[in-house]
Amino acid sequence: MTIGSNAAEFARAQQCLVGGVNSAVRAFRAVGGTPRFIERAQGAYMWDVEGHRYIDYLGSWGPMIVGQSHPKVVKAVQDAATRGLSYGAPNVMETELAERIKALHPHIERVRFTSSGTEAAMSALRLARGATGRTKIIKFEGCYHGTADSLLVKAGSGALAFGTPSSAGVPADLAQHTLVASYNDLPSVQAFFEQYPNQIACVMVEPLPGNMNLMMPDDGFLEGLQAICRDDGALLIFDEVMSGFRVALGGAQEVTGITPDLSAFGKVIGGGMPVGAFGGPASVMEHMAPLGPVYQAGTLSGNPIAMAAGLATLDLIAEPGFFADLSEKTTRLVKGLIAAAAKHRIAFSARSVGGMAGMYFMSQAPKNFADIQTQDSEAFKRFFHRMLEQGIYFPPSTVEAFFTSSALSESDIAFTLEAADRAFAAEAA
Ligand code: HOZ
Repeated sequence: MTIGSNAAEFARAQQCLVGGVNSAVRAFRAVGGTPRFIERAQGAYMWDVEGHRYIDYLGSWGPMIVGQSHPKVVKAVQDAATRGLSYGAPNVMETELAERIKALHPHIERVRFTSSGTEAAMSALRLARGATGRTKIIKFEGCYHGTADSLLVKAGSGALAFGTPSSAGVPADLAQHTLVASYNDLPSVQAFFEQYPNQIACVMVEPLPGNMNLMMPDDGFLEGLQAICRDDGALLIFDEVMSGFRVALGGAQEVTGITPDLSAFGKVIGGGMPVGAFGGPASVMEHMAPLGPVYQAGTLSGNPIAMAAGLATLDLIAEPGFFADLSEKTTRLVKGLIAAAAKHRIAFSARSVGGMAGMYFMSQAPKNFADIQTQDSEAFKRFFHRMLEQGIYFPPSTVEAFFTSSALSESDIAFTLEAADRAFAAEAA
């Protein structure tokens, strides 16, 4: 069904929305061309306003792990909606979702819900500063923790894709407290602790980064961060907004075996609705209002519709074999992409963890921000468009991970790999 044109809708949107979008990377500036205006999505597919169908490897940038409009999630949302859209008062579903998060993360005794991953990371950071009485923080070049001022320094994701990893509008007075280390480089972290002993509130890290494309921690890296933080009295914060409930039921913590002090979540725990959360031991979390002096609040925090979507999604991903199936499927897809590229002698690598994957137009998978900068971005752009034209929607950026869902079928994977074979053949020609 054709109900419009992407180009016409984009022109119209640019007259009322900044750049025609509500999140910079959606404008396709990193890859060129016209953004697709999505009319509907179901299972493993999205359809644009021109009626084109796409296999969805964007997954709304991570949340849609059970596919779009899963009947059990939709039913939970519909049921919740009949009981009210927002209360601004406690509801039992908040407690139930917090109990699930606690059960899957042994270090978490208390949870606070927010409406986005940005808010979760921002609030965890304020809590770390409030609880330790320290000001400085360490983050990693290319890691992205949403759009809070202190964290938008040498950030990844859209900020990096547009060459503005440090945003205008962030006061230098504030940014000076954000120390930027290199991912997988413990000495770069140690050096800051030597320079600023007992002054660093926290180290915030994406344990499995997905915002400078998917990176993997070297053996001992996260363990080293944990030891350095413990020695100095700083808090280790895992930003699992992307990796949480996505790489495994227990997230990166389950995959790596390293326990942080605080964790921030988003995406999958909202099942497609706006939810963020952060949690940790009661001794730290209870520095927050109403029990302590660190203020944090939100009108839509713990929203009943969002909690219902999150609970239904967590029910589905906790089913036996869910992650084994998803991992196996994703591994097969990634191996197929590598084989297709090799057949046409394209410099390409790829990898995955659970339902999260990365592809890189370089022969060795990168280990940090500096590495990923060396990939052939132009080759990625051509591949992205060749795939899009064949009905495959990958994230429109060289620095974003891509996502699979349980709705993805064998024939979807085969279709993707045949399209990739043609795209790599065209690249080689
Ligand atoms: N920057 C987020 C992904 N890494 C979300 C982008 C979006 O929703 O447009």
